[in-house]
Amino acid sequence: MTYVTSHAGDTPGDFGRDVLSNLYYQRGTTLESASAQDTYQSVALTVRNRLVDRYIRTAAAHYRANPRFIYYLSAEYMLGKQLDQNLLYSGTEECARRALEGLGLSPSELAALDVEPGLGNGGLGRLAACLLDAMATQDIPAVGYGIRYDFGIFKQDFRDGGQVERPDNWTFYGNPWEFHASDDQQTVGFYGHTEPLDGLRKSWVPGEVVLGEPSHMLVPGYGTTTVNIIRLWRARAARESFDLSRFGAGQYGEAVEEIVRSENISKVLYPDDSTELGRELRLKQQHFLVTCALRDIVRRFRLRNSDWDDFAGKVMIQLNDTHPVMAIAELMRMLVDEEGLEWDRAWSITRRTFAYTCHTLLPEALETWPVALVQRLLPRHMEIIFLINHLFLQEVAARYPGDEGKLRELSIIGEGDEQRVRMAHLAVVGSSAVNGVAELHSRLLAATTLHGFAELWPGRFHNVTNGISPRRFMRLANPRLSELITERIGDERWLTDLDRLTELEPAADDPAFRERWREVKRLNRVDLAHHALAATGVALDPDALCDVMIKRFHEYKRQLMRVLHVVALHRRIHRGEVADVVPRTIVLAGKAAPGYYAAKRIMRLANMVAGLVNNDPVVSPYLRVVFLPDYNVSRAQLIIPAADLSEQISLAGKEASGTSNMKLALNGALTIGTLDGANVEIRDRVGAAEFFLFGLDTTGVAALKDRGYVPWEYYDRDPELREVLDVVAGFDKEIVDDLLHRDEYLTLADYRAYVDCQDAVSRAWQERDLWTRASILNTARSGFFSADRTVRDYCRDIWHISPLRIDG
Ligand code: 26Q
Repeated sequence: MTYVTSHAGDTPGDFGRDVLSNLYYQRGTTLESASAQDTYQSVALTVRNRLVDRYIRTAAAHYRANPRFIYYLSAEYMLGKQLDQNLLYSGTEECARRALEGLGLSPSELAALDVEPGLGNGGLGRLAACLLDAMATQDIPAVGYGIRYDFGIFKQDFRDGGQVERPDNWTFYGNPWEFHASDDQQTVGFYGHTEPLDGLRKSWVPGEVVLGEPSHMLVPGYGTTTVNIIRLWRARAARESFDLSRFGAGQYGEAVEEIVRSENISKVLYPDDSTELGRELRLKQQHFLVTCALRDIVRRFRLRNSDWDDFAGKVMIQLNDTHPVMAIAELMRMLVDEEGLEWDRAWSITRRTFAYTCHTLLPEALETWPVALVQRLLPRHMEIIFLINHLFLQEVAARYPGDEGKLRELSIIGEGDEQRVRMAHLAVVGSSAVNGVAELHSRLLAATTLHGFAELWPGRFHNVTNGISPRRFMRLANPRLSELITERIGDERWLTDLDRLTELEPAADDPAFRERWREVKRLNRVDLAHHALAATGVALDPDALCDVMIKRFHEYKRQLMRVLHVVALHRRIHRGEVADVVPRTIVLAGKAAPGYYAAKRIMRLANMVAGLVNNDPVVSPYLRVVFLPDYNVSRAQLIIPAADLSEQISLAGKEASGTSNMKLALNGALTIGTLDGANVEIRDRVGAAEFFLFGLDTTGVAALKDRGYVPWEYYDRDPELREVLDVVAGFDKEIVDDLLHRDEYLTLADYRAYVDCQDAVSRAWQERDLWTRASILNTARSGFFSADRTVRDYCRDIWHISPLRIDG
């Protein structure tokens, strides 16, 4: 069988013909009568088709080579828009542009109809997308597994300054980027009971069964033939689950109850990015993902292999945080109960198969589930976890004879008011490698949160500093700067070899280049100003310093401190102290978990302060505050290129890594930040002189807490802070009360250092050439933060895998 497959050498005529053909045969219409949606879907299919050939060749080459695969398990993926990405990666940008022009279609109108799949909350989900991008780009055989939520992360509006959530029905008009495989389903059990077989083997008789139906989206590499996939699972009821007896009895609603209950499992993404009460449906989602993924992985393994002793050599499963960690118990169940392997052999295979990435230090964010819930929902898994724990604690007891405290500290089962399964402990015990996501984070993990484990198995602990996709966050987001860089370096290879940005360093001292750099940043600010005006009605000055804080709202990230500084500037301008004030645009964006009241309060305060500033004719010439609603990947792509200053002001020791810090530095923003997460490494690399450092470090935080932190004292000692808090109290007294009496994240302790540092920023901004020089150097020295480097680190230290080039 031959297919018309290769689109190499495609002309705009070919592209245009395919668009018309898709309009005709896929949408049943013609250019003359097509709706905007018809045209968008047809163009998307045309672009998608240009990646299929590479995908088929990748799959065939993988089959032939039977390589070791990386299976990335994540409950979240923030892929961003697909149209811009796939046009770029398929090398058809130019061809498509001319074809669309010929058909009288507007690329920007089409792009506006492309919907981003928001299947994640924030950093962790976006990291998963960046790593998949980099794995494909590095020719690593990999599959990402996730959940195809019907509703992604909620959309955010503001009403009276407060956040209101709207559902994200992202597939309302259909998703042209995915391939459905409804004939490749898996069954997933819940509830029920277990029955003994021989030895340790048992049989699990589930009380409820649902189907997992896969679809996949293409994950192309940039500048290579590899196209990997991300496989997303959607829950379906069994085909015959319609209850005809009830239907016959006129109980129409009840007749479809089982269908509804089953399909609810993949209905909606949980919008919390830290703690969540042990919700049963959330645990069901996790088990659903894990079971579908593992069955699929085993199916793929069996295509070319038959010996379980080869499994760990061919299969590496990377667990993105604890959300998919039930996979450890599920694989044991499959191997012991279904395949009849001896426990020890199954355990050796399992341990070698898994690796675990931890994304937090906050103890309250470490996932635990009540034993009673797990017992009810997954009875066999609970038994297996108890057995894993029993054997593990024997090992601990042998190592620390008589040390009851050690057993209690390390046990997978936490004993409090109720017994709980500690998922991070299960993850560490059941994995061959554990990593944190920035140097400081990995060090603190081993020293505090997972200290006992690091002492027991030091060789298991690693650091892999996060990274970002330069394709999405430079080339797609910032085409102007990309072009300037390419022109200077001489070719585009920096996009896959980001260390080559160091070749820009000499340009930092070239006045003509600096002028062009400034012009690009300015045009990007003009674009942002257009968007801000349309979205919020706030007019921005494109020449003002663009000061950006974009991230989820969390108390530890200290958006509140950002707001306090804005109020301080407002007061100063009012008092006429404008000598050192430079015009600034404060850009804020981010969502809060719907039930996180403290974060929502801060958000409301930010909006009220924005109103105060923007409507004050004395202040607004110097200062504007714009809170852009509904922050997502597309919005990030718009804001980041315009940024001059990157706010990374979390309390030291709280932010595992951060990734907006990397995106902003890469785009030439200077950082004002604490020594937290990856900020430390950014500062090490771009240079202390090009980084505005302030605040307590982790040692200082610990010392202050030991001494006994009294926030009141800062209020008493600092007249400006007093004035600022008095203004804030006028908006929201509770916020101020909390700051003065508790201030868990030491906002007042760092306040003075922060504001003084901001004054240094203002002075530096006035030295235009020095600022631009520092901006260029930030970009030139950010190559380390490419996700390509992150993937190479994983390959070397954790995955032990090398690239597999697909013949071009
Ligand atoms: C867990 C259980 C129940 C409900 C929700 C959750 C849940 C969901 C999402 C817990 C955590 C998350 C997301 C966490 C996250 O995004 N962490 C961030 O990961 C980034 C990538 O490593 C880091 O850069 C950030 O520092 C870290 O905060």
